[in-house]
Amino acid sequence: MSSLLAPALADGVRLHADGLPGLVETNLEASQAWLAIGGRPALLYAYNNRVPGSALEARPGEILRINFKNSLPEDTNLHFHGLHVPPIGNADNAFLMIPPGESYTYEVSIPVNHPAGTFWIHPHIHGKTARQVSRGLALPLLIRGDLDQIPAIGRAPESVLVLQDFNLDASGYPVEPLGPALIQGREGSLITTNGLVNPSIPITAGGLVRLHLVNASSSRFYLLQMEHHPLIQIASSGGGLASSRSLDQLLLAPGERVQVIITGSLAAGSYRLLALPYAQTGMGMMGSRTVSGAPATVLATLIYEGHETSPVGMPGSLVPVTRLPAPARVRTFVLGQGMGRGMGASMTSFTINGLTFDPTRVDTSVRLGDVEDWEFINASMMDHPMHIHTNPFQIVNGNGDAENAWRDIVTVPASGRVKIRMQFLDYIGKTFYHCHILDHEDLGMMAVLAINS
Ligand SMILES: [Cu+2]
Repeated sequence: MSSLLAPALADGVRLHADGLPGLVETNLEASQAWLAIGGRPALLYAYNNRVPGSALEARPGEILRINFKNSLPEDTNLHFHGLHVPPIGNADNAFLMIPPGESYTYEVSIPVNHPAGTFWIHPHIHGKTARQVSRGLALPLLIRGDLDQIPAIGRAPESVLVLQDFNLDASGYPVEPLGPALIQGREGSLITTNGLVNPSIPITAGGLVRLHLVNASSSRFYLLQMEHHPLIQIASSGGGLASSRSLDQLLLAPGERVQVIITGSLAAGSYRLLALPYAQTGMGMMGSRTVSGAPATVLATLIYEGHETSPVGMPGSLVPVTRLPAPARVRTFVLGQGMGRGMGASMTSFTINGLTFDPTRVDTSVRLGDVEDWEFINASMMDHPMHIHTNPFQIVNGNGDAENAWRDIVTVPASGRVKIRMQFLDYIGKTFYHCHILDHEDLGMMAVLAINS
C-alpha cells in the first residue's frame, strides 16, 4: 500500500520579489502515454506524464503562467475550474482550442481577494470533455490564503486526494461507452485515489489530517464516509466555510471539491475512507439514492502512526463568508432530456431551456455588478450537477436567505429544483454554465453567459 503525504507540487518556478506580485510559472504538456493506473498499465491522457497531474499552488495576487503544449492526438484546452479570474483572452477561456502539436501560454491573474480553496484544471472541449477527463486529464490547483492561516489547519499534515474512475479493457485501452452509458454518464469500474487503489493516509493519535478531496471523475458521484471518524468539513468548492461542520457522510458530485479535517480521536488501528453505494439517478426509487446490499468502494485507508504529545483542537469559526444581498433579477432554467436534432436520430440530447449548446449563441446576458437568483428546474429523470464558470454562488434556502458558503457546483435532483444566488463581479466577457456530468455537457447541456459592462 502506498502512503500519501504532502501534495507533490508540479515543477513550477516561483518568482517573488517583496512588494511585487509573484509569478508562478510552469510548463505543462498534455500527452497520451502508457502509465500505471491502479497498479496496471493503461493508455491514458496525462499532464506531464502523470495521472492525476501534480498539484499546483498559487496565492492571491499572483500570476499563474502555464506554458502549455498539446501533444495529444486531438484538440484540447485548459479550464481553471472554480477560479474567479477573467474568462477571456489567455486566461480561463474555454472558447480556446489548442490543436494537436501546438503550444499556448495561459496567464491567469489571481485577484488579491481571491478565497483560498481547492480548485482544479481540466480540459473543456465541447464534445470531447468527458473522453479527455475520463482518460486522466486532471490537475489540482490550491489557492493558499485565509484558510491556511488558521494555525490548526495550516499546520496539519495534508493530502490532496484526486478521485478518478477508469473504464479499461483487458489490455489497458480505454473503452468508449455507448448509448445508455452515455445517458447515465460514463462510470469506470477501476476507481483510484491519486492513481492508486486504496493508498494509505497516515495520522497521529491526537493529531489532525487535512484532506483536499477532488472529484475528477467525469460522471461518478462519491458518497464519502470515514469509518469511526466524522468528516469535519472546512471548505466547499468555492473556499472556506464560515464554521466547520461535522458530517457522517458527504456527497461529492462530479467536478466538486471539499476540504475535510480528520481528527485522530482514536489510539490505533486502520480505518477505511469509503465511497458508499449511491444510485446517481434514483430512477424508479422515488428519489432514494442509497443502494442496499451493494458493496462500498475503499478509496483510501487511514492508518494511525505515533502519538501527538500536545493534541490539537479544531477551531469553531473559520473564514468570513459574506452573504449576497437580494437579487436584481430572478431567472429560471429548465433542465431537460430529449432526442437530439442533427445528432443522429437515436442520440439522446440534454438541454437547458429546450436548447442544446451552441457556442455562437448567447443564452443569458447579465450586467456586471448585478446580483441574480437562478432557479434550476430539473424536468428530467436524472440528477444534474450544475456548474457556473467565473463567479461563485450561494444556495438560496427555502426562506429566501442565501447559504453561508461559496460553491461552483450544485446538484439539481431529478424532478427537483434548486435556487442559487451570485454576483457578477470584476470580469466581463462570455463564459459558460453546464452540467458537470461531462457526457451531459458533451450531449448539449451547456449554455453561454455574457457578462456585460
Ligand atoms: Cu447532467
